[in-house]
Amino acid sequence: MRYLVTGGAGFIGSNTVDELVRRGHSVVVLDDLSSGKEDNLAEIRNKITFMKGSITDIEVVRKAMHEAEFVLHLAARTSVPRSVKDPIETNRINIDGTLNVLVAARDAKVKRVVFAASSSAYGETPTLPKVETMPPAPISPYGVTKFVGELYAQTFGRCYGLENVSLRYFNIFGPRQDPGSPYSGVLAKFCMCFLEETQPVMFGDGEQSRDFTFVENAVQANLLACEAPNVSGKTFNVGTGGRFTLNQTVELLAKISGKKLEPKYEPPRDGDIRDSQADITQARAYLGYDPPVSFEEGLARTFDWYRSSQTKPEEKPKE
Ligand code: UD2
Repeated sequence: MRYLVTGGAGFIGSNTVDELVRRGHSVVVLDDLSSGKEDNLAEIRNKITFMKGSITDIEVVRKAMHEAEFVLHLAARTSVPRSVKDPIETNRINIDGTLNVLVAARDAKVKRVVFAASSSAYGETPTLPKVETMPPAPISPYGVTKFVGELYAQTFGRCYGLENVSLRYFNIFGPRQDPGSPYSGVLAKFCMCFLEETQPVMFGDGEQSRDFTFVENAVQANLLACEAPNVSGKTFNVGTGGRFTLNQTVELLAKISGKKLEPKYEPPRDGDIRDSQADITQARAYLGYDPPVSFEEGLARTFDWYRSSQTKPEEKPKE
């Protein structure tokens, strides 16, 4: 099968591309390298077609779409606080860019588009866990753009018969998540704090909770969403079904690393949700999704990955 992965040089994208290649599929990656890195594709670079370009340019998207059967649309401007700071840029990439991908997919007659949606669509609805039937109520520009992407995908199903599935990712973390930006995911940052022995900063009291989901689980969901029958037009939660507070993640990292660090508490961030936890019943039933990696195991593997990628090959101790 031939896949186009937008954002395929990024964190979730490159992990997905690895698995597609492992399964023998033909893969085109479209990525503007604004947050993705060609390095993420180093091991499989000669097995894929890489195109540097942005989803905001429809002609580039059309070219990348040539002969694609499935499109995994993962390219996005992530981060809630970045969207609060610059909503126009987040809108341009996440909404205009998604519309370009859908138009090009319609015209190229692809079999299905899988859209990377977000748990941020649920917003501050108090009920936990979040079920797909709850009315979305995003509280950040980022959450709005991700929800609009779902609506556009569904509308393309209705108006043009384009098959589509939206996956609401719940705080995906793991190897290759960039720890170095102010907008990086919290666990990438916390892992680096424990490696470098710097103080983790908590925005708020650290009692906010997330259904932190290891990236291998998201990769499994991505592939199933392309293949599963009778799911077009549906949205699925992709999480683990549990939740951990930030304070708990720091306790776990202390155990994993053998170091104790006192967090620094700062005021909460604008647009932040308090608690988030997925009900994954629908994804299990329709996609056969069964998250293979628990939070604790995923965190230990992630910490190991940052530790080993921090040590450059020439610095690595001799065996
Ligand atoms: C949102 C989505 C997530 C994904 C992501 C993409 C929710 C519930 N989740 O993640 O599914 O789409 O956006 O960017 O909307 N924090 C600290 N210290 C730090 C960094 C973060 O305390 O150094 C806090 C932050 O204030 C928040 C929590 O950690 O309460 C998680 O933040 P994040 O940026 O990792 O992810 P989040 O939940 O905004």
